[in-house]
Amino acid sequence: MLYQFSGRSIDFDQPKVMGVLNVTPDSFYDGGALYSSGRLNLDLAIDRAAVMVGEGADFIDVGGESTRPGADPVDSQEEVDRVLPVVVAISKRLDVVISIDTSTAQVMTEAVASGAALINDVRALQRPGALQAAVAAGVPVCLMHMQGAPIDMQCAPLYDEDVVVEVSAFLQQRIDACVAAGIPAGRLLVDPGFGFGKTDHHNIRLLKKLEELTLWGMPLLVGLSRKSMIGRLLERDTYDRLPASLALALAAVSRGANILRVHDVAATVDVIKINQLLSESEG
Ligand code: PT1
Repeated sequence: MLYQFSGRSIDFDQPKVMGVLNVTPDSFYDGGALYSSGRLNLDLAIDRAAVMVGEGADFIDVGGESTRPGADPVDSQEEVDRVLPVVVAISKRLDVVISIDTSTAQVMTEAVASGAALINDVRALQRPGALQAAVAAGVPVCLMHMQGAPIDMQCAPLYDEDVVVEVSAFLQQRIDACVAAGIPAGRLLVDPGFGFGKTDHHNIRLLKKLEELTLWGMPLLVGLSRKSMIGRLLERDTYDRLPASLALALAAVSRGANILRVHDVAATVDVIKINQLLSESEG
């Protein structure tokens, strides 16, 4: 699978790492880390991105809306004001594919005009204007499954039949909508949305059956890094979730994941290298 991100070719023969850059005051792991006295510190944000690129990140995912369970919605202009300066600065200074983590048409349009080369939408282009904005932007799009909305998605996640079947059917329907609107299949990526309206049981089942989501032949992105499932399964605080995050990363790449969206780039690159050595035919 060879994908084009605004002139940069990425071959998904080996798994890639996407470093998380949260420009929100309220993210679940590092919320506010890049803020000082209530304002985003642009230098801190760029330094953080540069560190992740140095550690081997192929993508930097810039997000201005927290989508962790319980997060409040954010106003679109506020979201634009948070992310745009960061996108501009990264595209000027770093050699990396910038991903814009947004569901808002205005943010997609302005971020891509400023250098973002991937739209990562946890709402799979279902918001008004998002599909049209993505078509016009002409960059690849990651379609993610979510049940409900961040504010209450973990209240009572429920799947009638099998979570894997429902997630696949949803992604199929969004792929069809995108292709019908004019986004070529070769510009789409998919993501089951771990932790988005799913119980621990649902998340584990999706991870066990991850290979079923590779059948479209589209790059499969997963975000498991430091999520609350680990906290519940192992009784670990967010800061003590790295070992389990790496175990989940290895499980995901062994089952066909192509992009790992993570907070800990260097450690995840090591996991991928070890997995690569183990899957080589020689020896
Ligand atoms: C993800 C993802 C994302 N996750 C994509 N984009 C988040 N494509 C933001 C918890 O249970 O998996 N894929 N953008 C972060 N969202 C969450 C969800 C954070 C759940 C934390 C939890 O702790």
